[in-house]
Amino acid sequence: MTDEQTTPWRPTACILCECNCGIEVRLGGPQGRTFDRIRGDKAHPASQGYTCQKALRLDHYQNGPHRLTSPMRRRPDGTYEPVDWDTAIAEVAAGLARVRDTHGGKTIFYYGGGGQGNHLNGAYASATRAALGSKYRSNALAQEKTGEFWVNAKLLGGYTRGDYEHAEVVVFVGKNPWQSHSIPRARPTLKEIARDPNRSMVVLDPRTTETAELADHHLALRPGTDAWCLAALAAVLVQEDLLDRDWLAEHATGLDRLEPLLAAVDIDAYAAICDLDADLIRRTARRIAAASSVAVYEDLGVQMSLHSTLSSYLNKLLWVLTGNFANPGGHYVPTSIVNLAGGGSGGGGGGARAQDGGRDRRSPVAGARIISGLVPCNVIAEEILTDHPDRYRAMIIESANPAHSLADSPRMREAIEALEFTVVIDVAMTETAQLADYVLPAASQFEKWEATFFNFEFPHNYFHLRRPVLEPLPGTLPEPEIHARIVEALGALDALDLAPLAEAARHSRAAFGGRFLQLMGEHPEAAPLLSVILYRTLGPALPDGAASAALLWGAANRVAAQIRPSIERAGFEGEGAELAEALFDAILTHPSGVIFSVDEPADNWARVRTPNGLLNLDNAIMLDALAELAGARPPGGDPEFPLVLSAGERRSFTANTIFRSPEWRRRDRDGALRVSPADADALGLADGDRARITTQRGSAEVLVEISPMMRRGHIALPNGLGVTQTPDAASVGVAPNDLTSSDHRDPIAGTPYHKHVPARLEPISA
Ligand SMILES: Nc1nc2c(c(=O)[nH]1)N[C@H]1C(S)=C(S)[C@@H](COP(=O)(O)OP(=O)(O)OC[C@H]3O[C@@H](n4cnc5c(=O)[nH]c(N)nc54)[C@H](O)[C@@H]3O)O[C@H]1N2
Ligand SMILES: Nc1nc2c(c(=O)[nH]1)N[C@H]1C(S)=C(S)[C@@H](COP(=O)(O)OP(=O)(O)OC[C@H]3O[C@@H](n4cnc5c(=O)[nH]c(N)nc54)[C@H](O)[C@@H]3O)O[C@H]1N2
Ligand code: SF4
Ligand SMILES: [Mo]
Repeated sequence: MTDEQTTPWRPTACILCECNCGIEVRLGGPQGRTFDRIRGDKAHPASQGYTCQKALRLDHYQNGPHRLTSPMRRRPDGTYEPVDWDTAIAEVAAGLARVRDTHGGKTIFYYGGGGQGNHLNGAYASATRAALGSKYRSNALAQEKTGEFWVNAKLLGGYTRGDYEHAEVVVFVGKNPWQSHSIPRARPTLKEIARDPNRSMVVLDPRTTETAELADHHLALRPGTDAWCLAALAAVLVQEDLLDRDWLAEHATGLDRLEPLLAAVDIDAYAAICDLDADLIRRTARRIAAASSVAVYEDLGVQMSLHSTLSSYLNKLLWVLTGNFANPGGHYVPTSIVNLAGGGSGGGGGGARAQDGGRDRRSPVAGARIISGLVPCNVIAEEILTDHPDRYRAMIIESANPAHSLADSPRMREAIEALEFTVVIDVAMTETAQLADYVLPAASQFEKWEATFFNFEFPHNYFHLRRPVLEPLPGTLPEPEIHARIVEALGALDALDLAPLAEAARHSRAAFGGRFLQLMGEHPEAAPLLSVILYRTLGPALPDGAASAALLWGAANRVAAQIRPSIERAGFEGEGAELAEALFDAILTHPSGVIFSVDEPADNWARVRTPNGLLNLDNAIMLDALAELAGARPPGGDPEFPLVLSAGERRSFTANTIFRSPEWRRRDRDGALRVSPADADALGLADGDRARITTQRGSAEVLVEISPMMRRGHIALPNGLGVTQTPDAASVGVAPNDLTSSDHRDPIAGTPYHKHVPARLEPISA
């Protein structure tokens, strides 16, 4: 037999976007560590064999000069030296303990905890944070989704998604799923909708994206005017009496306060602000109202633009006012093994409400609203660069690159450098790692047990625990081990005798369960250390070295209690705790993922957590913002910055900063600035020219691509560019956040306006 026939295909998942499509990898190369071939995994419950072109390039993540193979310690001159793990852990624990003992644990800020497909690290980091008394944290969700979480918390007290696969009308608001995906098998699904004469696709995007090309109604609005456009769409529903009044009477409150505001909207005037034909808005609203089911997807085009939280509220009116919740093809509340939007409360989609506990928590220095437990990314630098006594003094940064991905990178770098102590846990010497006191090298996502918590499907929801496809690179460790060692070095487990628990785990899981409850009863103060306790006791008893999965035993017990009927419908059986054991076993033994819950439409209503169990339209802050819109100044009109830069567009070859090699991009290697033909003409720019872009914050030299996708006045740079493969290599392309400002943000959620950066462009004469 040839190697072709004998080398096994190993199931895992793509880690480049939140879809985490199942893939199979075949290893090769001299050390047997190269990803020779990659294909979609047909056994994966959500992706069913689908991948996009990016997954085939994953060897650039797994193998390359960017990989770290030793903990690194910063020398006084700013260079780094390798140190052994014992030294690194001891010094990291001592450095963090020093900050805690001097200034209090609440000055230790945690950032990150998972990228597009690796969420176990954040779950284990919660033990490290607890051991330190760290109170404040954030991650990328707080520069995109927190405005939507806040709106959802008021509207239904949970998270919600639409059934894009089956809805009669699908509306994409500032979302280009052809490139960015975020829904399983995005491209076949989009083509299917476009092909079906009975279904329609609506796209709100200034740009004629690949998705917009397939749309029945493309609302190519002026950038930053979505709030007016969405208000006008909702106003048509009211003014033409297209509301589902019976349904609303039964299922919603607050319509009496909202309706007069929408009745007063001057649709023609709003259409003019958006530079859209009012008739297109009217026809679109009528199509939405006529549909048997509607699903709306909002993403960065509005979440990172002007009036972003208001736009989140208004786009939800399109499906609420037309009665599209808990109906087939409409909106639903997904189950979750671990609830990301709600910060790990598990099951049932508790969402932002559960996290905030009803209180309006604020950040310690800027007093910014904390949503879903997350401090807005845009205030982090100002919470450090101040002499306020409560300022953050230390940071733990894991699986994220905030020195590159947050607004105003130069200021963010200054802030990290101003901290007394910083530790970064990453696979590479990133822009952020290059500022840290210690860098701890993680095993890659293909070298350890990993999982995504981006599980949002309905009625069948799935969970995929991935097995390692190869041994960790020597010198690296999986994050659960790193956190366990830090927690131990801090002495946080000293008062607990874990030996009997570990012994019970070797005996049986039933014995373990009993012992575990006993320990938690005796030591309730140890509950925040739960993940590491499970890892050290149950972990070693799990098959095939799956110690990192120990935490999922706790999660399985929680969801089995919270959503038992959904889990039973997925085919799991067992009295009491046995149901959780059956679920946990299935997770451990299905290397391509498992369907863990099957829902019924009525489950959605049970998961609505508003006080009266109804959808609540009466969000006072949003209603005020809607009323003020009529008199608000539309964007534009600054002669110094006549263009609008969309800083960070998703393209065929972008994937945040997960790939660091420029070679991975088969096209658009430099990440060109897209310019409309009309603007290029006016500026005297030709395709391939170099030009200088300037914003209020910065300036950069760019390569110009004349693109018919762009609307006049709108220019776009891709996300993820401007990184170096190794610190001494040259960076390729523009780092978008060298051009953005942190004070350019939403007044409610603090989310950045990355898609709406006033800019000007000048040719560079050769
Ligand atoms: N290829 C690829 N896919 C990815 C990623 C990646 O890096 N590369 N990243 C993943 C991540 S982390 C995320 S969050 C998602 C993001 O996914 P998307 O939100 O779909 O991505 P973007 O391209 O950033 O923005 C979407 C659209 O917003 C439009 N837009 C710009 N300004 C406006 C405006 O004022 N109004 C409206 N309505 N639209 C506007 C842009 O033209 C763009 O087409 O993608 C995920 N998928
Ligand atoms: N201007 C502008 N800025 C943006 C955006 C934009 O559109 N415009 N988009 C924003 C969005 S939506 C997002 S989601 C963020 C993304 O920005 P970040 O949240 O900062 O994350 P990534 O760029 O995805 O970087 C992930 C990091 O994880 C590391 N990593 C990979 N695998 C592992 C592992 O197994 N363990 C550990 N410990 N580390 C690992 C990678 O090396 C990388 O450093 O960027 C945001 N920034
Ligand atoms: S990038 Fe996203 S859509 Fe493409 S293969 Fe990977 S997970 Fe799937
Ligand atoms: Mo994102």
